[in-house]
Amino acid sequence: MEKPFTIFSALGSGGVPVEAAMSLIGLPYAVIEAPTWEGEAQTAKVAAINPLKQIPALVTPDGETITESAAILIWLADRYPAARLGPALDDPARAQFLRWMTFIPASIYSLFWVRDDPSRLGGPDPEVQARIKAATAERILDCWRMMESQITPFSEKIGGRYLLGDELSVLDLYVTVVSRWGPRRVRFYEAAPRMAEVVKRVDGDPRLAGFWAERFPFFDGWERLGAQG
Ligand SMILES: N[C@@H](CCC(=O)N[C@@H](CS)C(=O)NCC(=O)O)C(=O)O
Repeated sequence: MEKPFTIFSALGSGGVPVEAAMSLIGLPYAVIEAPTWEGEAQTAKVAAINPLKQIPALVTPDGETITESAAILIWLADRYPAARLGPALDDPARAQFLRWMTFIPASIYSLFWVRDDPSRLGGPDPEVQARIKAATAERILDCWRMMESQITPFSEKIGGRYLLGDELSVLDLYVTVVSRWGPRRVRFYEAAPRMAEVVKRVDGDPRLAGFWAERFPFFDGWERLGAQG
């Protein structure tokens, strides 16, 4: 039997697009649930694997550790080309694939380090914390607006079903999950109406229906929850 991967992840986290990619590829994997934002008992689970105490962290069957969600997703797409989850090295879409796969963690995901706990930079003052929450929400929306206006293969090809054309890639999985976080989907839909069509398509992908239900469940009002923050 194929040896399994181990993924340190958590419900609704940045590990979810990685899990989605592995399930589409058909890889065997075990999840170690470590919602790092819940405190020391959880961060302790991942500390030995990732001293930054963040998820996702992937351990391959050979025992190699890979951290950084984008690196893991790009590696999976490259390593398992038969699953067609990313453009190959010589594909004309490759440069834009790398551009946006890097933009998401550099410009958006990294803001959650302070957004999830504004006291990390803002100290204990609730007013300062509220300002950080509001300012990071605006910055995230600006980044989505910029991406919506610049993602060329997609904007040239309005009929394209996915962000890089007609095939679902790990970029689609990544944007679908990150756009579910604060400031939440309703505001993402306003900021990026064409990307909104893509993420709704990925939300509704029948191949992922069971997966979403288990790892990032939809519930009444989920698109709006906390949208002001
Ligand atoms: N650059 C990392 C960021 C990972 C990250 O921020 N993960 C969150 C969960 S979604 C986390 O573990 N946060 C806990 C912390 O930063 O202390 C990546 O892209 O994988």
